[in-house]
Amino acid sequence: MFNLVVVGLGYVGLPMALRAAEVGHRVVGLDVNEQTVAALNVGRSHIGDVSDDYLSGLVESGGFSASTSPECIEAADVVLVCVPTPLSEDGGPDLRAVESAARTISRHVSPGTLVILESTTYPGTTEEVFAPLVLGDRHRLDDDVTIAFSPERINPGDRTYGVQNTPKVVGGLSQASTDAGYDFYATFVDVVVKAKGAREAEMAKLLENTFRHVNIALVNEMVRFCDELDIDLWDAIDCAETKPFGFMAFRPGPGVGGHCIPVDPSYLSHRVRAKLGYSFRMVELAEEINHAAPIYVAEQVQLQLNEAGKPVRGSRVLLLGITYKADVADMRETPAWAISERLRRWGGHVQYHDPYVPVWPRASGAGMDRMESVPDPYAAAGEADLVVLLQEHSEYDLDKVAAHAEIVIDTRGVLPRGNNVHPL
Ligand code: SAJ
Repeated sequence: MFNLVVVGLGYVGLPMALRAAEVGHRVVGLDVNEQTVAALNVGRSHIGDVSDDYLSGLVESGGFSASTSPECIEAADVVLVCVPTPLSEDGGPDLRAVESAARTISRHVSPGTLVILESTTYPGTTEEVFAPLVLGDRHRLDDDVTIAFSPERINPGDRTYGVQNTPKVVGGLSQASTDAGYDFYATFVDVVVKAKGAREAEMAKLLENTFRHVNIALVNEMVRFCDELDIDLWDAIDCAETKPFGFMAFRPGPGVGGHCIPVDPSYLSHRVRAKLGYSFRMVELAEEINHAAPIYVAEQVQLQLNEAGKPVRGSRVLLLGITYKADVADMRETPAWAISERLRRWGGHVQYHDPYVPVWPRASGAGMDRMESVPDPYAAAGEADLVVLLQEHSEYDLDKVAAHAEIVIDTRGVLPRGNNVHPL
C-alpha cells in the first residue's frame, strides 16, 4: 500500500482520496482551506456525493486525514494534484493553483515519489508547466520523481459511476511514469488505461467534453430552423435515438452550464490559437451557438408574450430550475443568469423557483442584488404571465406545471404537450 497525498479536496480530490483510503492506502488530504480541513477531520463533508458517514468511517479508521501542512508530502509515495483550473480572462485555463501546488510539491517531495496531475488543462501543460516546477533544479525525472497526467472523470450526482468503476486514463512523461501511474490506480480502480503519454491523456479529457459541447451546439442550432420549418426536432431526436449504433442523442436546451462542458473545450481552442496561430473552428462555432442559446430562450419568451398580446415590460415571468442541469445544486455557468438579465432589461418582472437555490445572489448592472425562490412553484406558475422550464428537477410535477401555467416555454422538451406548452 502507498502513502498518498491528495492536493485539493474538492469534488474531484475528496472522492479520489477516500476511494484510495478504502482499499488501505494511507491518505492525507492537503488543502489550503483550514475550515475544510477541520471539518473533514471531524467527519463533516462539504461534497454532496460524499456522505458524512462514509467520510467519518475512513477518518476513524485512520485511513484518511486532512491537513494544511505540506510537510505531509515528504512521506508520500504518490501525490495527486486535483486543484481547480478555472477559465482565465484570455480563454485558457488559469493555472495558478496548479503552479502553486507544483512549487509546494517541489519543496517537499522525496526521491521515488510519483506525482500525478488530474486537473483539466490543455495538452502540454504537464510537460511544459507542471513538471518543470515540480522538478525544479533539485529533482530529475524518473531518477527520483516520476510525473504523469490522469484526467478526472468525477461526475457529480452520478449514482451509477464513481471512482472505482469509471475507467482511469493515465499517461506519463516517460514510460516509467506511465507504468507507475498504472500500477498506482490499478490498486483501487477497476479499469486503468495507459495513454501513449501525458499529452494524449490531457487530450482525451478535452476530446470527451468537446464532443459533448459540439453535439449540444448541433441540436441547439437545429432547433432554431426546425421551429421555422415546423419540424418537431424533439420527436426527430427520439426517432434517431432508436438507432442502436452510430448515434448518441443530445437535446436542445437553454444553454450549456457547468464547470466542464462550456469550459474545457476552450482550453483546446486557446492552445491551438496560441501555439499554431489559427482557430479550432468547430469549438469556436459551438461556443458561439451555445452562448446564444439563453438569448434565444428570452426571444421565445418575448414571442409567446407577444402572441398573447402582452409586452415583456410589466409581464411576470417565472423561471423553473436555475441550476446548470437537473438535480444538481451547481450554479456555475448556468444559462438562467443570461435569460433573467435579458428579460429584466426588457422590463419583465422575473421570479424563480429552484429547490436547490433558496437565494439567488446576483451581481447585476445595478450592483449585487438578490432574489429568493418562490415558495410554491405551482401557485407562482398560476400567477405568472409566462413560465419557463429551464431544469427538469425530479421533484417537479410536470403535469402540474403544465396545468397551472397560462403559457410555458419548455426548454427541455419534457412537458406534456398542450396548447399552452411550447417546447424550444
Ligand atoms: N446539455 C444540453 N443538452 C444535452 C446535454 C447537456 O443542453 O443533450 C446541457 C446541460 O443542461 C448542462 C450542460 O449541457 O447545462 C452540461 O451538461 P452535461 O450533461 O455534459 O453535464 P456536466 O457538465 O455535469 O458534464 C459532466 C462531464 N463529466 C466529466 O467531465 C467527468 C461529462 O463528461 C459527462 O458526460 C456528463 O457530466 C454526464 O454525462 O453527466
